[in-house]
Amino acid sequence: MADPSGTHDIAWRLLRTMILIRRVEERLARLFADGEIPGFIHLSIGQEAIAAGFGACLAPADTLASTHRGHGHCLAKGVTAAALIAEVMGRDTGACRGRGGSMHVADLSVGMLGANGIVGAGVPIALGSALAHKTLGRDAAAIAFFGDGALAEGAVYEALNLAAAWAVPLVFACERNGWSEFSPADRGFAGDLEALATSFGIPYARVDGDDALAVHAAVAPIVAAVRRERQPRLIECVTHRVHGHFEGDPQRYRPAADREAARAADPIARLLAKLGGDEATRRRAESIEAEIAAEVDAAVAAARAAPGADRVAAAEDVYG
Ligand SMILES: Cc1ncc(C[n+]2csc(CCOP(=O)(O)OP(=O)(O)O)c2C)c(N)n1
Ligand SMILES: [Mg+2]
Repeated sequence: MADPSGTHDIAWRLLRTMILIRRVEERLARLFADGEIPGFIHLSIGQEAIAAGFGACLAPADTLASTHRGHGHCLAKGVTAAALIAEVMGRDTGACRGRGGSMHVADLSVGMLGANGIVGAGVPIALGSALAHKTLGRDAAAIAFFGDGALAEGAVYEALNLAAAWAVPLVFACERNGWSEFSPADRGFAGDLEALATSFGIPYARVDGDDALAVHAAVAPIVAAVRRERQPRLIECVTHRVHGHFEGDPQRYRPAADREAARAADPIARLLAKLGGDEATRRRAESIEAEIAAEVDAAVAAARAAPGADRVAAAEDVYG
């Protein structure tokens, strides 16, 4: 198929990343239910288009700070499924030698600054990284992911202010899934995100966060402008959380229609539909599925065989 704009190639790349995130998280859900994962996990099933769309716009030198719902961001930024799964399972072979777990996965070798268990707390970390990019003259952007629940956190407002005052290359990326734990997120946010951003002189955009091609198309020029101009921008990605707040959350607070809308908005099904239903597309998608299934199986087997986090080494890399 003639594809002078390369959209077809990008679509397949986005699809692959989304399927990788989905299959890794589905496996994590099973491992968690079977008691093979310590602590809590929060899945981003339904929100994969955002991670995939951003990931395809980022270079290794760009940096990204994530949230408690960070598996997709990690994989899209280049953390391997093996390093992520081993970390979530608390193994010595994990990205942080099993000492961080799901909510603290970081891998500086690929610019992944870390997931974060504290709502809004990744934002000032990304701000610091953006300041480092600017100070050291790097041609790079920092990305700060945060949920709509983080709009109730002061750290986000401080970072908006300083990013604008210091003119740093930072993309504020709000994942608006409508929920903050067990409450509608707008119960904790009385403002208007566009008005908030523009009051700091930060250009604002909004995108359908369940449409991977739309996310990619919106984010690519934003990241390029942020790197070039060394100025912050904010993008609001409207999306749906399919699972509960955490695995095991029975979601009794959630209307059935909202759960159904989240399932129906599936970004993977949407992109597959756009790619068309012909035989060649089906075969190519199946071969991606097979490749990813083998990758995830191997990652789980390796994690199971690996030693647990080393208690003796627990204080290594800690300073104070
Ligand atoms: C500072 C802080 N306050 C409260 C919590 C408890 N908490 C964990 S996740 C969450 C809601 C987060 O909602 P949002 O930012 O929209 O992210 P989502 O879970 O929707 O991805 C809250 C209140 C926390 N971890 N940190
Ligand atoms: Mg939310």
